Formats: sequence, C-alpha cells, structure tokens
Amino acid sequence: MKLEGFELRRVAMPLVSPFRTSFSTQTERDILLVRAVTDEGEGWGECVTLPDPLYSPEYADGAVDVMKRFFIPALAAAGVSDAPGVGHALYPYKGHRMAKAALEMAVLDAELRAEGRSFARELGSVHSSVPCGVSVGIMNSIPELLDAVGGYLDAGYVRIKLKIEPGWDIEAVRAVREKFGDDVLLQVDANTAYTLRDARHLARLDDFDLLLIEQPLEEEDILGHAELAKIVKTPICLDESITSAQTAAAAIRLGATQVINIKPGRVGGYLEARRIHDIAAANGIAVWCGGMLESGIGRAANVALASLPGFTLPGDVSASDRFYRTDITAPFVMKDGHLDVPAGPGLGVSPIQEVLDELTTSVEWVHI
Ligand code: OSB
Ligand code: MG
Repeated sequence: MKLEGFELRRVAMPLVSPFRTSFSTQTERDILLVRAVTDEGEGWGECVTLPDPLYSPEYADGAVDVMKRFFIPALAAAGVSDAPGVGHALYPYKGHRMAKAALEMAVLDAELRAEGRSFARELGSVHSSVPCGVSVGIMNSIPELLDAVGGYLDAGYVRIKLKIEPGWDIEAVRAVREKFGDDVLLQVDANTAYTLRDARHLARLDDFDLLLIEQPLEEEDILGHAELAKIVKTPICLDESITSAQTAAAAIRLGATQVINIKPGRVGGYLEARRIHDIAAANGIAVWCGGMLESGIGRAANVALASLPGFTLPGDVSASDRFYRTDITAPFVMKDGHLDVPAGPGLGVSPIQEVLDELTTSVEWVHI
C-alpha cells in the first residue's frame, strides 16, 4: 500500500447538552478527522484533542500543526506503508500522542479496508457486542443530576460515571445512591481536581460501594496515587497519567492504579492501547475503554477495542445520541444496554458525505 496524502478536516458537532468536567464546559465538539489516501483506497482517523490543553497538553490546532510540520513529512520520508510503520517513523518525536494516534488509525483503517478485515478482528475481539457506560457531567443542581442519571438508566446504560470536583462529590454520589439504589454500577472521575491532602475527604466515598475513583490527583503524581490507594478503599483508576504501556507498567508496579482507563488517543494509538491491555491482563488489572466524545468514526474503533477479553468493566462507550443528535456516520444505537461491534472491513462505518459537508469548518490536503 502506498500513501498518497492526508486530508485534515475540522468538523463542528453541536452537543445535545453541555458537558461539564472539573476542567471545562463543552457545548460543541470541534473534531479533527484525518483521511489517509492510498493507492488501494482510503482510511479514516479521528484525533481526540480538545480545543484547549486542559485535559492533556495537546490541543486541536496544535495537532494540525505537528502533523503538517513534522509527522506527515516523516511518514513520507520513511516511505511508511502500514500502521506499525507509523509508530516507528514517529517514535523519535516526543509526546503528541493524540496526533500520532489519529495518523496511525487512518493508516490502519486504510490497510484493513483494503484487506477486508475488521478493526475488531485485527485487535483481538472476543465479543460481538459491548456494554455501555455513560459519563455524566457536573450539573447545576442535584435534582438536575438525578434527572439526567434517571434518563440514562431508563435508556439502558449499565454503568454510570459521575464527574466530580471539590464541592460536587460526596453529596452528588449520595443522592444518586439514595435515589437509584445500591445495584447501579457507579464510579466517579475527578480529572485531577484533588491533591493528596484531600485523602480523608476522598475516603468518605468508600461508603458508597463505587467501582472506582478515576484520576483524583495530578497526572504526574504517580506516587501520590500509590499513597492515596493505601488510605482509600475504593479502587484507584488512572486515566490522564497513563500515556504509554511503559507508564502503565510502572503505575501498576508502584500500586498507583488498580484499574486502568484505556484511551487510544491518549496513549498514541490502538496498537499501544492493545499493549496496555496485554500488560494489565498479565498483572490481573481490569481495564475499560475511555471516551473523548468521539464521532461515529472514533466510536467504531473504541467499540472494537472494548470487545477485547481484558475489558472486563463497561467503558465510556455510549450510543451516538448521548452526545449528538446527528452523527457523521450511521449512528451507534444501544440495544439492551449494549452496542454491536462493527464487523465490516476496517472501522466498519464511514462518514456520510452530506452530513460531513454540512458540519465541516475547514479541509486541507497534505500531499506525501
Ligand atoms: O476524563 O474520561 C474523561 C471527555 C473528555 C475528556 C476527558 C474525559 C471525558 C469523558 C467523556 O469522560 C467520556 C465519553 O466520551 O463518553
Ligand atoms: Mg477520565
């Protein structure tokens, strides 16, 4: 397969409701799509950068810049012709894992489509459908939160994740437990909003039988999480801190993480995501698939990844309508709290050109 170039496309997708975390409020998703064009057909990648470097150091405009300035020229110079080749050619460049992941994903999709193989099969899928969890943003009031959670439970979501921050934690969790009972699979995500000085406070969450507490402390505070894990009974799950298979192995060894949220973008791609899955499995650590409010393109690949054997907890793998009234692909629709794993070639879904055109804010072509 010979790479001919990449199309970089920005798409503005309005969210069905604002999504508030401890670091920002989103009302629209500005998505960067990467289309790899080859002599054997095309492939799609989704770059999960947010507009500002508040979740990770990367941001959408920066991803476009690093792709055009360094990464695509490096792929051209190396004559890259397959997905593992993308990782090798970009290895000398530090960081920018979301940008690397999007390019690798597009090349992998092109390769698999040309060969008629699915992402799921390629990654090692063992399930034809995956259970759906939902990430619930910080709300203005407890009644508003209970309304939102009630709606998701009625829709069939099998696991609820509450975004928390100081001032929106114990009472939010208590209210959800009191209203919906002890059987709901419930977890929280702090997106680094606490410090080790909050350990006693966070230990109060132990009363609520949570599956886990996600990324309570700063991303670089691996030892802090290991200390916290000795004080808090609720399992600690790292998200932001896990940027590679190497950091995953270290965090596991240090006792900083009892569960891992795997986001392919954050770790540099689906191939590295699979390596983290393998390391976690070898250490008896459960993993689940995180999300970055993906369109149908990224969602398709996440659903495939979530169907690997070590993904033993429901992920932030929601139906398209959790975030978008209109998706750019055929929508992912939940049945019985599950999504079907696409089985067609590559991602198994493609953008619908008319929808894509309507939502596109810019397109540029970068030749190889
Ligand atoms: O921390 O998991 C997170 C979205 C953007 C940035 C960070 C996070 C999230 C989510 C959304 O929780 C999960 C989803 O896409 O369903
Ligand atoms: Mg998280």
